Amino acid sequence: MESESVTSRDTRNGLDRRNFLAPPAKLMKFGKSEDTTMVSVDDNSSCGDVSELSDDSAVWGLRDMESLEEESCDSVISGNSTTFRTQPAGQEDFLRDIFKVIMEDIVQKAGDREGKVIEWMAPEELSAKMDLEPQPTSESHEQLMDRVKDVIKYSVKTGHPHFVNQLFSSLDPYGLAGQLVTDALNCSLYTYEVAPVFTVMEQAVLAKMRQLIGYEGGDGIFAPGGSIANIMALSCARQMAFPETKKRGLFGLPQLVLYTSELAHYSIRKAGCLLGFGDDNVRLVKTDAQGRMIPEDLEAQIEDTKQQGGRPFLVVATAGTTVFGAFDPINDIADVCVANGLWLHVDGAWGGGVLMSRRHRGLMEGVDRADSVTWNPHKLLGAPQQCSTFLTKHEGVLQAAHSAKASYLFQPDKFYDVSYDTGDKTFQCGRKVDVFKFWLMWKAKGTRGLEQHVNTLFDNTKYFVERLKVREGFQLVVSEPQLTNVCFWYIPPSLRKVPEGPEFRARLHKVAPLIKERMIRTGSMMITYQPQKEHVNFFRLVLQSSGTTFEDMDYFLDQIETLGRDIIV
Ligand code: ABU
Repeated sequence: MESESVTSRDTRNGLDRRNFLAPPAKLMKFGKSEDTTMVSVDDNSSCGDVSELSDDSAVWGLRDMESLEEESCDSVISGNSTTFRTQPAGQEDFLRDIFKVIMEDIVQKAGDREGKVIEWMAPEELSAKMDLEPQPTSESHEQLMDRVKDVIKYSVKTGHPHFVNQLFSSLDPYGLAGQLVTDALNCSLYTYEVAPVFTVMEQAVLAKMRQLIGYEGGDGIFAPGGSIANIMALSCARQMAFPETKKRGLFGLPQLVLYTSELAHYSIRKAGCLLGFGDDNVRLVKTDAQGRMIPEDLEAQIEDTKQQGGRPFLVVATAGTTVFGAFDPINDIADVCVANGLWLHVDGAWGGGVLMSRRHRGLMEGVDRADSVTWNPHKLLGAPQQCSTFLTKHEGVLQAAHSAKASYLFQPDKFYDVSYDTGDKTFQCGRKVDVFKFWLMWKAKGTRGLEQHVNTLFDNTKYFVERLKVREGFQLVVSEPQLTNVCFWYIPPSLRKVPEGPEFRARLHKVAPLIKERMIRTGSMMITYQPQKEHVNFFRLVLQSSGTTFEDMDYFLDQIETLGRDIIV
């Protein structure tokens, strides 16, 4: 039985289209060809033999299959113009319409300050509205277009100038273009063989980033997010200190301990757990009022570890903490690392972008002394998500720590230089191409353009802080923000006469969540809030869109006041 091939030869475009069905089509065993005539995959022209389905049918839902068996083919395919084939032939119209919607409903609206940042709907209501359950039959072009439009309508417009909620925002046209192209090409960046251009491009971009850090040579790789890049740091540091771990695991080793600040990104603790060091061995170092690691406490904790028989091996400093935007004093921390023989990793996922600016790169002074750095262009530099890098001055350590030499990908006897098969430097297998969007942005703007972008963000931050300082009811949490995070409270008139103390703080803690709720329901802007250290709930503005202006800064303050001035807690 030729159940895996199309028995009626389809030779349009001069192609013999037999044996090309993708697994879902094989499982369904029927569908529609591009010209909407039925193409059977069996010898006869029936719906196909459902009993021949492979075990994978469970994936597609046996109930769906059983109900299909009871239906005629015509009822399954009637009234639609979609196709099961994973080829664009006949579906270009769909793609054209999608690109039009992307342009009209996302790109052009990204600059529309009158539009909503979010069209809020509660989860149950949204689930019902979206009609989410996949069905056995296909839907028409028009139905699918309506679905895409709904997805866009109810998604948060992170490209809107008034979305200042996370450490990513804005919509860079070159970045988006790059992302679209790489998604259309659908490469996997593990071998030169399947991703030749992106392999050499990745090497060139990483080399340039290392140069900005101040490294000579070294290595690096794009990672699917800063957390993964930070895991690589722990893994490389362990590899360097205890190379036998890769084969033997942690058995027989001393108690390995690492250090990071109490305000570091939570991925460091996660990485510590994941790699088997344990949460107790990720020691959190105290920070000062600005949120910077205190090197004296680091030294004290290292000493304490040694006295308890533990073995320090790594310090993770942060360049731009998530909430306060603080830069740890890298040079002082590097001195401690040198004195104790420890790997120094700088998590610059958020703040790394300052390296593009001659005016602000001093915030990361000493970063060239670090053994490794995480730097996410999708944060301060405004590249689309995800665009994260791990960079190290040590050549070969990534390969040594992570390679497993799969014979089906990394054949040593290929005809080209296999050092370009970079995929074995990471613990991933398939790897999305994240370099192209950033490369295209960098080419389009030049380093000087990216520098202007960063400087604009800092100028906007300065303006916002100055306006906030003179505005009644607003108060800074960190008196002099270092990065483009501004942390502040809004104190409504009803609280302004309450004396500072536990009651005031308990009531103030309730203000930001109430304002945030009103903000989301109106869709006027998005800014996040959180408590941190001894401080009760406060707002955190983060700027990484150079499309925002001083007027937007005033708008943020006006909005918060408008939404919060009548609050009584
Ligand atoms: N990777 C940190 C993201 C958290 C935030 O956007 O606030």
